[in-house]
Amino acid sequence: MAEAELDLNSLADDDLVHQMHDDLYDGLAPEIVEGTNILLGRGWDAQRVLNEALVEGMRIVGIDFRDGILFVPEVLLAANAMKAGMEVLRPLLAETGAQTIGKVVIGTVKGDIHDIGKNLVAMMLEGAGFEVINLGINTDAERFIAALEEHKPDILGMSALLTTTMPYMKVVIDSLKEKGIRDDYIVLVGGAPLNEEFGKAVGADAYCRDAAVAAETAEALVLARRMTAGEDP
Ligand code: B1M
Repeated sequence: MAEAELDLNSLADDDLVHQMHDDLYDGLAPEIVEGTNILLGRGWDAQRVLNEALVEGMRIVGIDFRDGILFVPEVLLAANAMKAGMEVLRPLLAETGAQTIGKVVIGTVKGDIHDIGKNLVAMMLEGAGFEVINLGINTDAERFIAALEEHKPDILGMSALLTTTMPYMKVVIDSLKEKGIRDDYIVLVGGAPLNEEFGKAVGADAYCRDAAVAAETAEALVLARRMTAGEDP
């Protein structure tokens, strides 16, 4: 006999969030979209839904991926479910009454195809009033530099989720130095395996622990740079 369908609406908030962790684990995108909408409808703000239901669910997926319980195909489904939830939150996270305060070119570095965190950073930057040019995944130095030349942003943002790809950030920054354009941009780096020390070692202006910190740091550094240049902030 077919299992009776679970009515997500009938669950209390805590149970719904746990169910969403299970649904994310099982890669059930429609259920994640439904759960996200229900929590928003109950007055949860987008940031809380993101952190407690989606990011926490992905953290659990990450543990079982690391331990060899989940494999790439299952994690891809989970990632798609996460992205479906993020799409519901996108307009809320990117909602801003503020005028554009600057421009950011952002991408995941060469060899790396993780993009969930980077896309979240892009959304939060939009929410903070930045115009964001998102180069996607597997971005090499040439593509970063071409985008900098084309869009003339205030900030270059780079993301890496693998210990094997994070050193590529230094390759990009060294390429900027070789071209004599390093100081034309604020360079921000982020991603789970990075830390403050790594950010300094590769020559970035700042390491950003998460998307909220990225948005705050971007805003603070752009304003500081404009003050130094004697422009109106
Ligand atoms: Co991958 N993967 N993965 N994976 N994957 C990790 C990263 C891993 C930690 C899993 C594990 O072992 N526990 C591990 C890396 C180990 C290491 O290097 N130390 C790993 C591995 C090994 C791999 C493969 C090599 C597996 C394989 O093929 N055998 C492979 C590599 C592929 C490649 O890139 N070449 C691989 C593949 C994949 C999938 C394709 C299946 C999928 C990615 C799908 C996608 O992104 N579209 C995937 C996923 C989903 C993960 C985990 C489970 C989740 C990552 C994620 O989305 N987290 C991850 C385990 C984990 O991190 N717990 C894992 C949620 C996201 C919101 O957080 O990305 O950290 P995060 O972003 C945060 C901050 O880091 C920060 O802000 C974000 C939001 O707050 N941030 C920035 C991120 N970028 C920033 C940029 C900034 C600022 C802040 O710029 C200014």
